[in-house]
Amino acid sequence: MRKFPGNNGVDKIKIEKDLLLDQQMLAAENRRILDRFNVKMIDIMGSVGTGKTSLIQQVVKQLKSNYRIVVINGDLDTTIDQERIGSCGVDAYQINTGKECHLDAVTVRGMLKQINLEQTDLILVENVGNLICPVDFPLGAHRRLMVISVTEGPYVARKHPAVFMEMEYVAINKTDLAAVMNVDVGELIRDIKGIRVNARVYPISCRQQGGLGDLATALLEDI
Ligand SMILES: Nc1nc2c(ncn2[C@@H]2O[C@H](COP(=O)(O)OP(=O)(O)O)[C@@H](O)[C@H]2O)c(=O)[nH]1
Ligand SMILES: [Mg+2]
Repeated sequence: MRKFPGNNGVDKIKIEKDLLLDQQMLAAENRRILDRFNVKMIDIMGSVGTGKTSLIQQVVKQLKSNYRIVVINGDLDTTIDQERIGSCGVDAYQINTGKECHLDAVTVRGMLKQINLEQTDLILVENVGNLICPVDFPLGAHRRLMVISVTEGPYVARKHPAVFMEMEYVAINKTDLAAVMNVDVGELIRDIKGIRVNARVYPISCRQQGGLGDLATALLEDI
């Protein structure tokens, strides 16, 4: 739990605790709905431009012959990502949050009502591009994946330990650019595992289609 500066820090901690509890209860309700229809959901998070949409496109290509996939695209504005996913031949639903920096369980519940869950095996959710905020807002997903990329530089994990503590699955994208960015992917992996020892970290390149099979398999294992 984060602490806030100021005299009423204790009250603020309590309010934040209550809000997080509310979110967890709402997320649990989403999970019950998904489980009733035997639908699996994966929440894909990460900063703007790390490659979330590109990763979903690649995963859809790999899995769509075996799974009936639906994608929910969260973004502040535009339907660009929905169109990109739609071009892969699966249904995509856009949520535009305006100024909100994350999706939440209630908004996703609204989408679940529109999706034909009886005809769906897997929902991939692209959360709003933001490294920090979405982590505190569970959606009821069976897996949460953080996508980072080497173009964010070598310190992203070390500078955000609270975020990576929460993440069981992390993809390091754009490994094709590691040399030019002067980023040591091995060191990034060590940083992430130094924060969370059981983190499952997958170096990938959506551009070169590298590492995506292992990641897709891991995400669907035992759910
Ligand atoms: N070089 C390289 N570029 C990538 C890779 N993955 C995505 N990109 C590019 O990064 C930019 C942002 O990707 P996008 O999927 O829109 O990121 P998002 O904002 O996280 O959804 C696009 O120009 C992609 O073509 C990769 O593995 N290597
Ligand atoms: Mg995107």
